[in-house]
Amino acid sequence: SPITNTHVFKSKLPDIPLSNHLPLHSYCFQNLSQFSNRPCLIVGSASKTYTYAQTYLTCRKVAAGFSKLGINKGDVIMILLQNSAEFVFSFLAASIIGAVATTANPFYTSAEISKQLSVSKAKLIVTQSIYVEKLREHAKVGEDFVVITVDEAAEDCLHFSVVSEGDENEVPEVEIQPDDTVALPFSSGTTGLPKGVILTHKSLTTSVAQQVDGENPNLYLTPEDVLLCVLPLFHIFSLNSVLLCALRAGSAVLLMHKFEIGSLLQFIQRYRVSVAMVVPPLVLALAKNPTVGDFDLSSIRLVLSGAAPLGKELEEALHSRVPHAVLGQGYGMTEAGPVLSMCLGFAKQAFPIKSGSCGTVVRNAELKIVDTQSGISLGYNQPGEICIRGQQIMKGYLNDEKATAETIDAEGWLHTGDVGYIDDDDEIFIVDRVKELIKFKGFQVPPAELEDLLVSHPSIIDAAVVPKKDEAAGELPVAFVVRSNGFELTEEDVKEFIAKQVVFYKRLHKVYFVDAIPKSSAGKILRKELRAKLEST
Ligand code: AYL
Repeated sequence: SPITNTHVFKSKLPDIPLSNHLPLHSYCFQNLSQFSNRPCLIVGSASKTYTYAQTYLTCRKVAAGFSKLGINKGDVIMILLQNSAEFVFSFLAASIIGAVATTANPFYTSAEISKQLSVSKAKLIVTQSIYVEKLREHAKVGEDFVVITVDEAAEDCLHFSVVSEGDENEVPEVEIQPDDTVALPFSSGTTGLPKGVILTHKSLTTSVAQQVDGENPNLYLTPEDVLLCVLPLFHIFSLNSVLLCALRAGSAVLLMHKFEIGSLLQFIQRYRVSVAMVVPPLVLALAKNPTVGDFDLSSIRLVLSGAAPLGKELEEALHSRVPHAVLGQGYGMTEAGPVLSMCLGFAKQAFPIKSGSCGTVVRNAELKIVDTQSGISLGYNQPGEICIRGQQIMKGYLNDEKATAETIDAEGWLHTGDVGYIDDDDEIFIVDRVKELIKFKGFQVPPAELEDLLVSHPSIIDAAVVPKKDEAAGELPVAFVVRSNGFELTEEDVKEFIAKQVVFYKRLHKVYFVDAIPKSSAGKILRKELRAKLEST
């Protein structure tokens, strides 16, 4: 095709040499000797701290322990945990033995976990004893897979001490290639059901380097920093931009297993948190909660919001609470490795930035904006679909060539389904989404998953799920439902039917009964039409 003049956007920072030939754990701990006695993991609730040396040692012990349980290179383990030191040990231990970690929300229902288990073929699960019952519903614990609990021992399960007391001298020698998989988060991407996203050692080391490496890192972190880790590590935002970036830079990670505003504020004050990675609903809490004024937040020098759009007003409201801090955004997508752009106000030599922007494309990467109809690349200030190319992007979806080919084109461009433009200062502004995805507080709600469940109901013949704008959550999933003739079915019935089968944030907030779902001639749901209908009601 006669493609001329592809407009490609780059970072304002120069490209850097990448150490992305290293396995992820070697890369993260490469500079360990410079900060081996500094705090690495702080477990807020237990007032317990692990130094870098202790963290690395425990990771190697757990690696030996996993290996002894028969986990070999290429095998998948599932981490089904809230933020905890054991999460970190398990993730890095998997990397050390060339295994793969698939992470999942422990609040998932039994059915949701079971789907991810069967697609990922996990052989071992690290979890908490209260979640083991959910695993029993669809499988034989101890036979279909090994289960390790990090708290109390449970029937047919092993206790975490079995692996954490492994012999670090017995870590098997494995050869890890940059192109080997290390993480397998699940994401629905631009369409359809959740899929396993293959992130390799190279993807993640590249992504971390794009953020924290170089003479003038885009996200400047030091061993004196304390990073807030309250966002769940099972999601790629926290895993990558908090944990892995902190480890590389030698910063401390303050682990909180759940969000609760009171303890959050206490911990920020007590541990002098300097860097806070947040999502818009957390910004809302920090900006608006009246108790915030009772705490000393002066240690915070940087607030990074990501995973969902952050309103200008909200950003300004937070600014009045932490006037000395730089506030900015990161923009990512699991499939993109995940970071596409990052605020340049976070750089060591910071650039001036504008509120509302999602930052500038990361270094060592190319970004383009394409017209959603013609696919032609656009220049400055013209909105179109954001595409990214670079060594950080996913290798593809697990066992799904079709979805992979629909997302990464023949030239290596990953199509995000997000619509945005680049302004004259190279800052990215996201204005819309052309994909199905709904985002509830930064969590993914894949419409196709809810639609499949809805049409499995005997009294429903067709359904469509779309986002409805909401101040607190960003977006809420709502459904349009076509009832079979003559069936009684109330809104409550439908909501309950879904609520029983999904994690809390995928619940339907409203159900509209309609005669038909609007579709294109090819049978695709006309989601835009439904969204417009919502805005007019
Ligand atoms: P996923 N502003 C608006 N929308 C955003 C933003 C943002 N700053 N960040 C992410 N999104 C939306 O896979 C966007 O639609 O990854 C994108 O395609 O759960 C979708 O969320 C991807 O959702 C960072 C900062 C990682 C962000 C991330 C995002 C991980 C969310 C590392 O440093």
